[in-house]
Amino acid sequence: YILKDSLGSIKSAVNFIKKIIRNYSSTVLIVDDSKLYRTVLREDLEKLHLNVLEACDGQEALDVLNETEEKISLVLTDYYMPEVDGIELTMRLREDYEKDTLSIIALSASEDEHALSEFIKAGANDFLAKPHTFEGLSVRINSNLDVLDLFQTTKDLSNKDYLTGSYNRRYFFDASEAIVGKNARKDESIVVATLDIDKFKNINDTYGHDVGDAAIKQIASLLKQTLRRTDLVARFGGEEYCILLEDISFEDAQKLFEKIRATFEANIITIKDITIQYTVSLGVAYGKSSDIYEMLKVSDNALYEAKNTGRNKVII
Ligand code: GH3
Ligand code: MG
Ligand code: MG
Ligand code: MG
Repeated sequence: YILKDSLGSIKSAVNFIKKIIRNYSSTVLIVDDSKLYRTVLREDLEKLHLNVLEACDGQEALDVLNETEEKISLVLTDYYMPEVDGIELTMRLREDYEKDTLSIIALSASEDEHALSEFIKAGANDFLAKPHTFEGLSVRINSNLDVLDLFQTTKDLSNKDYLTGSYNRRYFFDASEAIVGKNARKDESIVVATLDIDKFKNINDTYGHDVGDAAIKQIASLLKQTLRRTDLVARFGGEEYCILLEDISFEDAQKLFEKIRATFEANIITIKDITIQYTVSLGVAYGKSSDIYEMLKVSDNALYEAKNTGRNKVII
């Protein structure tokens, strides 16, 4: 109620809290040669619950971006700095980071119209006059983070599947291109697997589509348990998933997919008091190839064989 009074409505209170949570996991890099100004900015940004990193000029900023494990969402950069200045930093950053993944806000004296235009031409998203006010900084930071969130939402809408939140077929082909190309150049093998629930129609027919949907949603979370975070997993349609792996020996791939098959077999799911159990079949293609479609065809044929020879098995 206190929030409701001060913010007008429940909806804006919820948005307010969402922003605080978002900011807690967002990192801003301050780039300024003045230690004093960096300290002032840091204090203000920390009031907005952001994580803050600092660099004293453009070169150090580039080093920080290269070296840190943290994902930096926003760079707040000064204009005049020794070595690499703000404009050059902006241009160099844009060689590696698009506007939809890294937001750059330029800081410059308000009367310096030319510098501000140069910043925008170099690829800055926004600018803020120096010396800033807390309010001016706060609205710009939040609106730029909002734009990054919007980009992410749009990307998710086109790359992810609505029912499960898993990557979709489109994303699989987009992302596989780089992986397949890299391994073909290194003359390394890749693995493509197709997984499909056995007799899934029975689940739908016996318990209804809700229960079927719940079973499909479980696929991704069960796969997560055995796969690495970097492995590519996508829902191809219905109750069929495709997996692309690199950096794995034939024997380890065999063991891994057998483990996945066994995980599904042992898994019991309860949805609205209904307990179901199901098995999956997997078709796996292992080899050196620069053609993802060819690999998918091989894994599809292997899946077909698994289905025709009893199901609940891996054919590799
Ligand atoms: P098999 O062992 O040969 O794979 O038998 P199956 O019954 O699983 O056969 P198939 O893979 O052809 O069946 C897919 C079924 O999945 C048919 C379709 O009605 C159902 N299905 C496809 N998409 C969805 C979905 O989003 N939700 C639910 N609940 N069912 C779906
Ligand atoms: Mg300066
Ligand atoms: Mg099936
Ligand atoms: Mg199917």
